Amino acid sequence: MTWLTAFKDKNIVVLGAGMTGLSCLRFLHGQGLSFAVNDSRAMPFANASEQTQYQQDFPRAKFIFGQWQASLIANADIIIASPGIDLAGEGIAGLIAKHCQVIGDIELFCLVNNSRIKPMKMLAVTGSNGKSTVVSLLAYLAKALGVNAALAGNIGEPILDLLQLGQTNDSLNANQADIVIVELSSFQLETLISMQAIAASVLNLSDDHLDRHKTLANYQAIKQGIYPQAKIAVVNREDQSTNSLVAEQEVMSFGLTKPELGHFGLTVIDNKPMLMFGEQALISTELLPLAGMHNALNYMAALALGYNAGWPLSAMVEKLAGFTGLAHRCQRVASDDGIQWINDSKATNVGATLAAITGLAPTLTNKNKLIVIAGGDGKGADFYPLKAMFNDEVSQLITLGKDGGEIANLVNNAIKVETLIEAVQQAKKVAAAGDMVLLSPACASIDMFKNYQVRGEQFIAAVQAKENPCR
Ligand code: UMA
Ligand code: ADP
Repeated sequence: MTWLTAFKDKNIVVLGAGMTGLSCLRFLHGQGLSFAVNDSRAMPFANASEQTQYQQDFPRAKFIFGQWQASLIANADIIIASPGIDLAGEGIAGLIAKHCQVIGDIELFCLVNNSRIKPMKMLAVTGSNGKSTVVSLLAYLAKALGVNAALAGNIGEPILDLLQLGQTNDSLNANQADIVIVELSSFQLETLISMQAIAASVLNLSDDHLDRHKTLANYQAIKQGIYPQAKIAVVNREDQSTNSLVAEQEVMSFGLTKPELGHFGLTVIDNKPMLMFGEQALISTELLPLAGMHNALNYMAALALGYNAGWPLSAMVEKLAGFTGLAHRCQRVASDDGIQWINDSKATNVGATLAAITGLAPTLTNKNKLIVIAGGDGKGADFYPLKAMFNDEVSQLITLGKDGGEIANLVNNAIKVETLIEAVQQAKKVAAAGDMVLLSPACASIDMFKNYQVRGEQFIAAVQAKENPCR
């Protein structure tokens, strides 16, 4: 039975009308299927006229907004849930019928892709931090090497949009990518079982999204669920929580130590830290634009995944230096005051902030200060792992946001502020030329900003403001 036969004449309900839900809408509509879209927000679209337009463009879709519709959900045969919806926590679980198949958009993509005569190959990346950096680096390498690859998933590209399907399986578009590089969040992994990736990696694991996953053990188990869906597991050998639990799975590791043959690692040669593949020296990390040991790990993870996709190692290494990184990740902000302002707004969890300080603090001389701005929505994380780092490396901590007070309690002299603009103004009072001010919140931005990009942009604007911008 093809996936389409399995979906025909079924009650299909798409939960959520955000990026994911709308990609499901386009895809299901393209397949001639009828379905309902239920969103608990009263107006998930930008405005009423956009909704009217959608209703006209997608007549096979029934829109139900404003609350979860119990009868609709209870009668569903197939639910396609958006990743941001906590099925266990939103009063939905009790409504779903026993026979109902609950999947995510990535699972639907895999069901379709697996049934193709020539499925697109997949490389999959998850982890608490570094996912977007690694998948973007992989996409950059693919392009530089002339590989026909597509980037999708949590990075912000709904994966179903890669499928430009006709009405039957046989009319699949021949122009589609040969390989899909997919970034997977723990939320997306919760509803994914059918991926058949060439290789997959859990890059690292630290507290994140515990408001939803409750325990670190549960979060880890969800992340490790990527490995049974891949031929080769690419693991961080210094972080046991990234290991594969699949018996006899082929494993390739990366780490900051000297590697065994067939694995990636780091060795100091002629006083230079060198990326290695077994005994083969690849490139000195000093020649690579993304600084810090966490980025050395990211480089190795990307090389390991690319290697398993059959991309030539020497060609990948040659192209590595051309990738200059993504915005809002330890990004330098231009300023004319001699202070080093660093925007790490994407540090939405404790692990990312630890990595930023570990990487940046050693670049300062003893007389220069490190000032850190942190705080926001901690998503249930334990901030204690930051305590030693803040006390040893940070001369002034400035906190804000929902969990700013809790973070401030880690040190004796934190300055608590209400807004990011105020935080920057306080930093300007404390910092002198040569000092570094790092925005690395260890928290999500959602309590004060639309997203981490807006938070980062507001930081840059406040840093570059000439006049007192206080409102
Ligand atoms: N909604 C409800 N009720 C709820 C929760 C949500 O109705 O209780 C509705 C909202 O009203 C909204 C829709 O669901 O209309 C939003 O769905 P969503 O939160 O799943 O977001 P999407 O727009 O579909 O974007 C999702 C990912 N978002 C989340 O996982 C929260 C995007 O990752 C991803 O880029 C996109 O799919 C494409 O795959 C963002 C993210 O923040 C960047 N991810 C988290 C992270 O990286 O830490 C996991
Ligand atoms: P993700 O997509 O997993 O959120 P990003 O590449 O967007 O990862 O980076 C998010 C944050 O994590 C940034 O602050 C970045 O500096 C930091 N980071 C990147 N790679 C790592 C890593 N391997 N370990 C820890 N932190 C990292």
